[in-house]
Amino acid sequence: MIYVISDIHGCCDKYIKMLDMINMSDKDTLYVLGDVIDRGERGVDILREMKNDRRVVPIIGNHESMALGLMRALRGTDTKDLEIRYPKALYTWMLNGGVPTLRGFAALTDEEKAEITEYIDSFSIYENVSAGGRNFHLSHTLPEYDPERDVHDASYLEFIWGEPDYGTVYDENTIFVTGHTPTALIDPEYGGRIWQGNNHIAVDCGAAFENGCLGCICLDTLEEYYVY
Ligand SMILES: [Mn+2]
Repeated sequence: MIYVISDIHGCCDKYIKMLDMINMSDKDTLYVLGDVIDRGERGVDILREMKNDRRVVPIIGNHESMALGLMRALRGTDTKDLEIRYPKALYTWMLNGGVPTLRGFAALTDEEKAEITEYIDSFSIYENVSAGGRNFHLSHTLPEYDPERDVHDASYLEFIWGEPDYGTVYDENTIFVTGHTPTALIDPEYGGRIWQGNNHIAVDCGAAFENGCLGCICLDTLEEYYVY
């Protein structure tokens, strides 16, 4: 079975409960569509859990993308030094819920910091999978990104921060599974539930927000799971 979750945003307890609920075997795979960190308190703990679980395939979100350079810069130095050297990037990260992630990361040993940054660096940009007779494209936000392009160019930033057009069928034969946009923003009636339509599945149920939860979908059965 193939399962998908997204935008855990530091909610480690919900992540652990979800793993319990879906009860994966060693042959199952869990795709995590980015934004593991920030907003909630324990993003770094979730990264460590994921890293030690061979069933998990991580895909990068804008929050990991935003944090990665600063995490690398923080090896062998302290947060005060980051403030001096990268004030703009640090401000942007902090403004987007990075405070608990920075605190958790700064508390790690240099060896642990290296392990976490290397792990994030290994995240996929997107994945294509088949399950239950259907084809799926999995990414944090937009489809059809060219991985050969420079990750610092504008098209990459647009890809990682953008939002798909949920009103448009991109491909008759492929379902585009994405996170990033809480489903309440796609349709207020879907707040806290997975949204499906027009060959899209949106799985960000707003885990870190009030009235939100962590949603998970099994791509073989399209069964949905929720942790509140
Ligand atoms: Mn996002």
